[in-house]
Amino acid sequence: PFLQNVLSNDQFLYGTVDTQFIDENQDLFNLKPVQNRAQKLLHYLGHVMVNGPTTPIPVKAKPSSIDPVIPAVPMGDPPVGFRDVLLREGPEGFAKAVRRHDGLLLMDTTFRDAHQSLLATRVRTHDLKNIAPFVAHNFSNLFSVENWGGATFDVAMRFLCECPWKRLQELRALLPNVPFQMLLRGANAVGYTNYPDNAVFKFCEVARENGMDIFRVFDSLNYLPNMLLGMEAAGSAGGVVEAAISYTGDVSDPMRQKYSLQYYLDLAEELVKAGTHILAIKDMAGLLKPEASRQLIGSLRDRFPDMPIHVHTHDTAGAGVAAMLACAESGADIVDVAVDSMAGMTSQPSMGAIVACTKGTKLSTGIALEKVFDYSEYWEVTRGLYAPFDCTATMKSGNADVYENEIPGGQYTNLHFQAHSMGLGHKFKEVKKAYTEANKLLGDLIKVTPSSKIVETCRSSWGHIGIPHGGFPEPFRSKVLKSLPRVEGRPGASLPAMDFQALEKQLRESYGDEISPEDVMSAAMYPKVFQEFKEFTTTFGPVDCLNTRLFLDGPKIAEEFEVELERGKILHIKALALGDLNKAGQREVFFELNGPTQICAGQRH
Ligand code: 3PY
Ligand code: ZN
Repeated sequence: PFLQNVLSNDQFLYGTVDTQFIDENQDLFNLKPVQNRAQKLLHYLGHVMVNGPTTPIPVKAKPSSIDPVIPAVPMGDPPVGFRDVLLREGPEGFAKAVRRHDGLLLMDTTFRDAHQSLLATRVRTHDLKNIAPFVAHNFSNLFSVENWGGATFDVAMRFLCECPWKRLQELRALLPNVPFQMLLRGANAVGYTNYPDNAVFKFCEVARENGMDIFRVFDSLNYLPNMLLGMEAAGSAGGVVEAAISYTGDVSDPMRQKYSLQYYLDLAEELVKAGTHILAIKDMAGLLKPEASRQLIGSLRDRFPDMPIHVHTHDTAGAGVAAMLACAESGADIVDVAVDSMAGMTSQPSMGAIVACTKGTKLSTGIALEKVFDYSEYWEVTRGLYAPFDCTATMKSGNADVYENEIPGGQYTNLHFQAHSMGLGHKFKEVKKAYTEANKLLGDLIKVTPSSKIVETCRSSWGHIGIPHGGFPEPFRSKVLKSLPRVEGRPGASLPAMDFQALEKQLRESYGDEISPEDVMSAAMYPKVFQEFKEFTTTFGPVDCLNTRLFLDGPKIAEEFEVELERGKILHIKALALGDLNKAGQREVFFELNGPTQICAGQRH
């Protein structure tokens, strides 16, 4: 914009000028947000070069300077996979095919839970897109790729400044043959509290239209009315319904009676009765030991011989592979894994380990181990780009004390980060003890987003998310609430319906006619985050087109790079120089864009 101002200045065009001209024409520095995408991106890069990353960085590490090599894929369509079965036979036929399948099926969590657990959910669409065709061509026999939902929706807009819907659309185009799976927080959809019912329904509808296939529906308190609502929303959108029972306690320990084997069997009965296509056990903290696996999965298999069973765990204690093998041997059809370099600790157990350990047995996955190695290599290098968010900066191992504190994977990592950043790294054991005590005080809750946050912060607003198993602990509840009103029954039932037409109208007034149904949904879920995201992209353009190092750190001086705005539309950019602080308190950053033209973006210091 500075150069544009100069080039349209009459004195510059028609007079003889020296550098004093700049001092006398301060309006040249009147840098209005630029219109076109290329200039907005230069503005962003200049901003990052002068002021540092726009996203908060929890760890001092820089992104690695090694670029990931994208493994080659053959020309042509990828092999057919389970998505073809789903498209052909619908959710019921799909579930039957899964149940009939010989061998163990895997869901790959690398695109969602693995990085939510290890890298603070920061993996960008750019890096997912790069490897998606490789997955399509070499992992066509996966049950699903989990690539959406949970914390990814919020984090995509809030910290990565990218649209979560665009991620889904782009991945769908690159990975057409493997079903996509998302984590839906029941009546909380992809948020942290109950939404009005029509918002949950609409959300599932739009997700389905954008290519989502399987909806893992859970409720953070296993509160059945909330689960049923989420299941109905996913089912009426035409999705595969995977009702997930959140697992806590230890069914193999006779001393832990609150969440007994019978408790899980009774809940499963309700979910099967309600018509779930698949039944999942969601072990969000990694508490399911091999013996408990045998008891729980063995009993579920006996009770529901036709129902596909899917098990999710985290490897926090280090027993994840053993537990998943025990689940598979006891009758589970599908278990969750992450590729080796994104597995272990608070993430899922290793894909390579499960593939190798079942090879040649009746549980064989049919996945080629060499392809797992290639896939893992891509992620090992890519993970280096996210060093500023990597939990291994502070966390060196998992810990079997999770069997006592029961902290879910992602939250364990976050708490560890927080303790370290507050200088309390050496007191993490006490932090975990306090969490354990808060859980007891609250009546021994199921702990998963958002109830896990309630235990962490010991807030008392949990009437708004449902009713815990066994009811609210008394006299604790009465002492906290005193005369405040109690929320009875399903919280969403008493929330007024969301007016989507009014919301769309309001968004169009603010942002123009480009507003899509997907934008309306983003604004419905996260109004403030969406507004900030729109403001950011209006100023800085489509930053999702930048590679991750450029996005986080900007280019080095003299670095030349390409940015693909869309297929075939490529910008060639060179970072030329970073100027001194000028009178207006700004630094100029000089770039070359598509050839010799020099564009400079003035930046506030
Ligand atoms: C989420 O809700 O994001 C989770 O991953 C819960 O385990
Ligand atoms: Zn998980």
